[in-house]
Amino acid sequence: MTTRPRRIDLLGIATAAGASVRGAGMGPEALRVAGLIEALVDLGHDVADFGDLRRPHTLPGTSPASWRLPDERRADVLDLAARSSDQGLDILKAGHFPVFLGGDHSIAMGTVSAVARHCADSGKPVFVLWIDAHADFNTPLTSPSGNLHGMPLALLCGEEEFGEEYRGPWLGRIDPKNVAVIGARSVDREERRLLTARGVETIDMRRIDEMGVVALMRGFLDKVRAAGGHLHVSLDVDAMDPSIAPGGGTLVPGGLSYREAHLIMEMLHDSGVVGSLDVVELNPFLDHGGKSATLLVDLVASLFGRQIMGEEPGPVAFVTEGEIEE
Ligand code: HAR
Ligand code: MN
Ligand code: MN
Ligand code: MN
Repeated sequence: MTTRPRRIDLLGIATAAGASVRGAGMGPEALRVAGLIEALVDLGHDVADFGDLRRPHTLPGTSPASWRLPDERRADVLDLAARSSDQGLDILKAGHFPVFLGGDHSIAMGTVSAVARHCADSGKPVFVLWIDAHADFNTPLTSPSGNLHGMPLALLCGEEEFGEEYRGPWLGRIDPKNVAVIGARSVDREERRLLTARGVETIDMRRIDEMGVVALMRGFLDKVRAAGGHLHVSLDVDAMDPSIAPGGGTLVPGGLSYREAHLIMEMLHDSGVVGSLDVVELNPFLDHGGKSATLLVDLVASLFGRQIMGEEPGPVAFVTEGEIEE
């Protein structure tokens, strides 16, 4: 299948406010250093880089004791979600493909809500593929850690235990029946109960071992295609096995292999239904010499049409600098 050249808009959300360890805020820059823009341009796409959204660090020092307090971290998460939601909406309205560079997974509150707001205008149903070792379906009551990167999917799917302080264009924007989590192998007990009750398709590693990613992905992609949906892909670095992707703060053994991960991306490319992407949880401070950043760049390239033998459009594109209007 040949690739349709796209106009791709990169937006970094440089934060670790939703995570338990610092470092994911450096993710966007590490993806650029690993050659993300060059890889996309090489495939024939036009790329604009809108730089990074971030919050100022108000606390001095670098010791773990200086890590922001829970209320401050929630304020950071919500502020960045509001800004990335608005900016993502602008990108989608322009007809461009947004690639959101995290940042920890809490950024999906903003990014997925941008997609939901955009699709609400046309009535197009939104589907989400959450590629992750975790399901990120905890609520403030079920979360064992209190970290917001373990909750964005529950919030987007409208779980009621999120109080007034979480109000925004993200709450309840996604139908849980339009969500598939793939690669899961660390799901908390209460979280598991919620996933089942809400009808979230959770493709765990055991099912992948038994059935393979092709059959499992095909079922979900057929559903998206039949509904004429927009598919948002949210790629968490810890979906992959730690042996190939050590650069994450919450690694779990038994993850996707190199080829399983690429095959998912290649199928997503061929499906033609993907309209937006998050690349999250990369922690360059924990990475091994850029190994995980490079893997993520290669996976994104597969999603945008890189092939082993098939036809690629080739480099014809240009890079522009995007402007953030505030
Ligand atoms: N389930 C655990 C919690 O909610 C761990 C979540 C870790 N989340 C991520 N994102 N790294 O997938 O605290
Ligand atoms: Mn345009
Ligand atoms: Mn995650
Ligand atoms: Mn994860």
